[in-house]
Amino acid sequence: MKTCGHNQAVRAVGIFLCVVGVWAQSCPAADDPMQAWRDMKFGLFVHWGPVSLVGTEIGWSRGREVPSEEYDQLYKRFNPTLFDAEAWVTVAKRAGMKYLVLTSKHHDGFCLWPSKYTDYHIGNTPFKRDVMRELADACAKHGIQFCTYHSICDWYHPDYPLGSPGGRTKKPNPDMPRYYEYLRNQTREIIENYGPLGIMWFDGEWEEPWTLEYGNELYAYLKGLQPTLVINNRVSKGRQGMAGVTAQAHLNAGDYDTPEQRIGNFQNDRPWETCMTICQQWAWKPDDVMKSEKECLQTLVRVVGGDGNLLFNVGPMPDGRIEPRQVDRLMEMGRWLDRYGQTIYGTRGGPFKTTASLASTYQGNTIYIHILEWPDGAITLPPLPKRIVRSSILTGGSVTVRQTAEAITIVVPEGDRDPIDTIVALTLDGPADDIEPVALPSASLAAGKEARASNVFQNSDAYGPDKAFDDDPGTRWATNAGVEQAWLEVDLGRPEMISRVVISEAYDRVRRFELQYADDGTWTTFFEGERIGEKFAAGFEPVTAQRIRLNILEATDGPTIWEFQLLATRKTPLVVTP
Ligand code: H79
Repeated sequence: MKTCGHNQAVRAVGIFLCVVGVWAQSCPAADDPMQAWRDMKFGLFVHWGPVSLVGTEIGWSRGREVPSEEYDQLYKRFNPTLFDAEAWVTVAKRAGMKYLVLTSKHHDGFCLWPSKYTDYHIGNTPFKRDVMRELADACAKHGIQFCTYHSICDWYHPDYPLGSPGGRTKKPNPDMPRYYEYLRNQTREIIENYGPLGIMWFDGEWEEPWTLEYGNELYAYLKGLQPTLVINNRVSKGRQGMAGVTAQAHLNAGDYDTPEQRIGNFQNDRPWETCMTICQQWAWKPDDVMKSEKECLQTLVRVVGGDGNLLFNVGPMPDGRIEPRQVDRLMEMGRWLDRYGQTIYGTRGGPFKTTASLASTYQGNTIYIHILEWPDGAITLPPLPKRIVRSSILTGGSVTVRQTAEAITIVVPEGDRDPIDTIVALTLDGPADDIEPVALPSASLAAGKEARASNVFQNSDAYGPDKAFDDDPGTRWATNAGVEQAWLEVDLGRPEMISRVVISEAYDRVRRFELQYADDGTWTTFFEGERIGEKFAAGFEPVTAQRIRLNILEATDGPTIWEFQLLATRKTPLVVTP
């Protein structure tokens, strides 16, 4: 038996166990594997292979930091004698994770199972043991869903047309149709030998040899083999960069979106999962910089508040162990989830859209407000169309909640505020799932104000300048392809004092910009910068002006801005205070 909700026999056992209460918390909606997976919220990603011997990045360092000839011989020394599948799975379980995704094969082509379609696998290392068998069995034993990560691009395999470094070289005798056959054979072999799986997590789909036709074909093929299989969007084309959201999802196969190394935007109409590393690198790197407990937990909360899952990655060491300090960090997360798991598992994100300082989740009639960063006074939220009949603070202490037609105010005495997450439960007089998700008004003085721009992408209203001032991180101002200079202007309605800006760019294209204010029709520059990127924030000597302009002087392609915020304080109060 592997997990709840796979084939008929397994499902029957699953229901039985649910009834007797063995899987009280984690028993998923047995008939819908997608819903079951969404309810799990938290999984362990494992990037591992012979490359851990040298501590460089898996796949990417081949032919870069490590010459390919040398990289391809590492497996002959791979002997992780301290590998203990039960230990890994126990770590995942105690961390509160419900599924585990293992790199069956990364871009470097090495296979962690003894595949009969190649010799480049774990069976031919001095270790010899079938790591995937042991992990799949340990997962089954401990009620963790076993899943695989499988790279479509294979810079090692002679048939795949591109090679290292990073797919930038061409192989002498490529045969993509034959490589596709290899991919199909291997993924079938995995399902037959280690299935049923939870997810097959594909990657490396962006290279040109992989087409929409291949992607959609492989998706259909695997679903034919295991109808309950969940497959990420990278099986096909259409993923938009590291934001991971699929464009034209009706054309591109895939069950969910995959933001990478970032917290996805609030999105409750299509499932998604952020994948993120506990340190900097996917594969093990000695003395890698590790995220703090606060960062780890707030990431989980912000992801779940946005209606996503979190797939959190460790790279085990060459001796087979997960680094003890990483295990400790995961145990901290598990202890937190032991106490507050009801605000995470089985919930949905919303109805308040996530900001840097606040997230919300709900289940049934109860909304959980997760306060991650406190403003100076109370928290003020937009009104809700239902009545709050009860409120409590789960993290200890006292809370006062006031509801009017205009707002909800939450007051927690300073001493009762949790440095990581203050959780307030609001019980409504009816279910929360029919409440339309609502964005929190930011403290930006430019929010909702009149905007103009030098250029708008295809003159489309959907990409107008107002989109940079609408407090919605999911809409943006865009310019035409090829544009290298552009300006974006806002009229605050009256002179306001500002001392801080926060700008988020959809693509990393801006190379030089200035901030200006208008004074009698002439523009005066008060700030100069270079890149903007995903999040740019800067404080400066206060400026009082009515019209403010972001003047982009140099960009590699048409600039596009999610949000341009103008603030009066040096903090970033994304929650309004009365
Ligand atoms: O396995 C881990 C990484 O090794 C792998 N994905 C995670 C889960 C990874 N593959 N690629 N990258 C990380 C970064 C690649 C970025 C780029 Fe692109 C590839 C830039 C241009 C091509 C992705 C696809 C972003 C735009 C298109």
